[in-house]
Amino acid sequence: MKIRTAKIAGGLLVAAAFVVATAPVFASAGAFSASLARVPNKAPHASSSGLNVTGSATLTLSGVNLTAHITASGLSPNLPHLMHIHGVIGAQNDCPSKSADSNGDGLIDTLEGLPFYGPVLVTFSTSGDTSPGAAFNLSAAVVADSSGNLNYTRTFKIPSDVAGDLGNLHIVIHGADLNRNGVYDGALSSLGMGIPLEAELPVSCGAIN
Ligand SMILES: [Cu+2]
Repeated sequence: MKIRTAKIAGGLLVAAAFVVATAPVFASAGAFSASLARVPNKAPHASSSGLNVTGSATLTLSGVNLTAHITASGLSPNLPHLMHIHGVIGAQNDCPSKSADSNGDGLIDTLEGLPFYGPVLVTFSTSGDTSPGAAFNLSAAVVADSSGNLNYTRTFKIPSDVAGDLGNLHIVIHGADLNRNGVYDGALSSLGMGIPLEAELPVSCGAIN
């Protein structure tokens, strides 16, 4: 995955070098996409829902203006799902494997995934703040429909360093109703944000290319 990303980035640099003499070149422009695959959480209950989430994203960048279109299915229905761009600018980032489950509880919570996908850089909120400061604001998160589908479109500005490294970053979708009682409840998240683990559990992840 990383090698492929590096090749693409190198290709863009070469392309930019050829056109720089004849036309103005935006530092960051173009179309990106991500295929979102399930995070390998182990269902704690036979009836656990929302752990088999797949989706796709298209990201269109014009300078620092990002238009994001994200769809996903298999989510816990009628619940808000936090979505972010994660990553460390300029570093390698990945989606978490089973080895990320450092406490061995079968679940790869947000904190356990950080060494793989990095911290939150952008929040895909439905309104208002899109910064990391809004990362765990459930009231502005997109809500899955009654069939567990999610459909999100929004255009907003992102930091220039994020725009410049977009092809090395990841999209992560969070939230699973593990005990299938229709609400996020139970044990609190290890993040210390006062929200349940169910609300922040990463369920789907994909590299932006
Ligand atoms: Cu996230």
